[in-house]
Amino acid sequence: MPRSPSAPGATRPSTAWLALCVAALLLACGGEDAQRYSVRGQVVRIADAGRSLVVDHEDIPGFMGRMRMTLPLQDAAAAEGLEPGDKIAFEFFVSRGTGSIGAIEELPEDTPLELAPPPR
Ligand SMILES: [Cu+2]
Repeated sequence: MPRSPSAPGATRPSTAWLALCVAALLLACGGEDAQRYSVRGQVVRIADAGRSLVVDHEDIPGFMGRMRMTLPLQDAAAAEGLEPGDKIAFEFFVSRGTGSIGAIEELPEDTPLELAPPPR
């Protein structure tokens, strides 16, 4: 512990380095290396002129339960040819509290899914 305002030099640098490390960790978690989940669900509709998808998705263990949500598409082309009712598997990216959909793969029509009951 510094005893006078003029002698904090010994502690300041390490504090700064600690802050840098924490910042680096935060970047690693929420930046380029966003969390990615593989999720299955069903298309409710395409929204925002093709830029978002409304989906009923299954449970995402450790993250969120089954629900209906609107998610922006990272690439609008990923939803081309999709129609309401289509069953899909998709990459769900979460970065800084915002979700988005990456690649989408259509599932066979008879794929059993565990979805939340539709909202009234
Ligand atoms: Cu959700």
